Amino acid sequence: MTRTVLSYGTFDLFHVGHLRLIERLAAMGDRLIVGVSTDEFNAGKGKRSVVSYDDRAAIVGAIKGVDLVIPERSWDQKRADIVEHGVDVFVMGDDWSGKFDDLADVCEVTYLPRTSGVSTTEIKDLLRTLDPQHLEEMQAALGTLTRLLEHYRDLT
Ligand code: C2G
Repeated sequence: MTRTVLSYGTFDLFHVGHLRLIERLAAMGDRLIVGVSTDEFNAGKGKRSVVSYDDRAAIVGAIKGVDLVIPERSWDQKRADIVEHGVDVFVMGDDWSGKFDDLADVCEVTYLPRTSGVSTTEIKDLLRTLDPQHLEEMQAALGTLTRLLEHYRDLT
């Protein structure tokens, strides 16, 4: 009896947190389906991904253990996907803990611990600090702070 696992995500700037989750998903069953958020759906989440849907889907689809990638176009397609694909267990990282328990009448629902220390947001912030213009701003601010400290030191 094939045990089918389903999960969803944006998977932008694919990183080891995404990989660790997908590896654990693959180990939970015989078939793994991953829904990747389309660019349009992301816009609805208030997220603009750096990497296009086609490329995000290609990366996820290339990972050992992922058997099928489907587009995630809306919040409420999960139930239909579960029924259509005969999903046995629906899994998300625990930042979503409890959010999808309503699906427990059609399949098991499980949340796995996130991988700490890495996220798409942190990667974007890190890249921003490498931006030359941002570096100039930081150096100017540092100069101002240094002058202020010297000024106050002269006063004491
Ligand atoms: N994740 C993780 N560890 C991280 C970052 C992400 O385990 N350091 C997990 C998340 O918990 C999620 C999956 O990787 O289960 C994909 O994360 P995102 O790409 O951030 O997806 P998200 O924006 O949460 O979209 O309908 C559900 C949404 O599509 C989920």
